[in-house]
Amino acid sequence: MTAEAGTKLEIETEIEFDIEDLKHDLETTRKTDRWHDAPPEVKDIFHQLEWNIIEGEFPETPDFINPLLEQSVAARTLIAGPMSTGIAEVGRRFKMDEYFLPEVMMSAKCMQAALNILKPLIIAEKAADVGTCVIGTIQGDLHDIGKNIVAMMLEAAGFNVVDLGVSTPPADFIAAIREHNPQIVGFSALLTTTMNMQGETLKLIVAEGLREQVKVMVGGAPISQDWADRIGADAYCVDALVAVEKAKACMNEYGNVPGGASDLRDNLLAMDSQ
Ligand code: B1M
Repeated sequence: MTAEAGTKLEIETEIEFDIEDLKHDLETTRKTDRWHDAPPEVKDIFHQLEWNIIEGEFPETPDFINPLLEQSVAARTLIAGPMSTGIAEVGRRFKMDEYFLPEVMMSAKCMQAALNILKPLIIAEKAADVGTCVIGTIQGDLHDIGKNIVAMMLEAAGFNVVDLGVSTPPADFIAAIREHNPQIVGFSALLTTTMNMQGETLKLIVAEGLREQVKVMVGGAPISQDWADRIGADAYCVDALVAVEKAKACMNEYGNVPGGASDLRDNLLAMDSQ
């Protein structure tokens, strides 16, 4: 553990986790073997927060978030740490038919309750204006937790974010590009049945003659670099932190490169291995 600038604790959250290991840890000990560098009292509440999300007890979610903030844990650490592992376990249970939609909805409410508390803290870090980003969940898809996190982090990084919400028709992206003149457009998709709409929306951007004007970044659980290449997006973003780094690079190093250029795609992809 190292002290962050100010008084925030910095806790390692980037350890890759295997979902089967997570299941084993949770079922045998009710605790994950993560966050080795967190102080014991913080680690304890991390585990309680994980379980709060897994069990969907949303009225109590603030009871875990607030004490962690009082212990100087950064809002971003909570999102990337126990909130992510908790909701990942919910997804696994749903996939294995151990959970059904009502349980998933309650866990989503926990995530939302936590984000409602964390959003003002993250936005308060807002840096100087860097550019404009239009973002939305693609048509047919109602998942917005990840997209909201990305939007929040971009805003904190200084972007003017125009959030089109969920199930956004391609025509709404076009209208927003014309109205707000963004440098970056972000598509989120969580379903294998809706990810195709990322491609359809991008095709419409090309057909409307707007492709060079915008850099297109894509993300969401079923999305990959292969998929981004297939539809001709400029960047795939595995998570919100990568989205912020790539969006900043689009404004700075590659500010003069047109959207759709192959060297833009190559340079943004190279950032994944840096
Ligand atoms: Co749904 N759901 N869901 N769901 N849901 C998944 C996605 C699923 C994988 C669960 C499973 O089976 N294991 C599965 C999809 C399977 C598939 O397509 N192959 C699924 C299904 C099937 C469904 C329904 C069809 C269920 C049904 O009705 N029978 C239905 C669809 C409704 C619809 O959209 N039309 C449905 C509904 C729901 C709820 C409404 C109950 C709820 C969503 C609530 C909400 O979003 N407000 C829900 C939830 C919560 C999930 C899981 C459990 C969690 C999603 C989540 O919030 N993750 C999910 C399981 C999973 O993903 N493993 C699941 C946390 C979030 C922080 O991560 O969204 O990946 P994520 O975002 C990350 C990155 O991906 C990236 O950054 C984010 C932050 O780091 N990122 C971007 C995301 N968007 C980006 C955009 C960018 C850049 C990066 O642009 C630049």
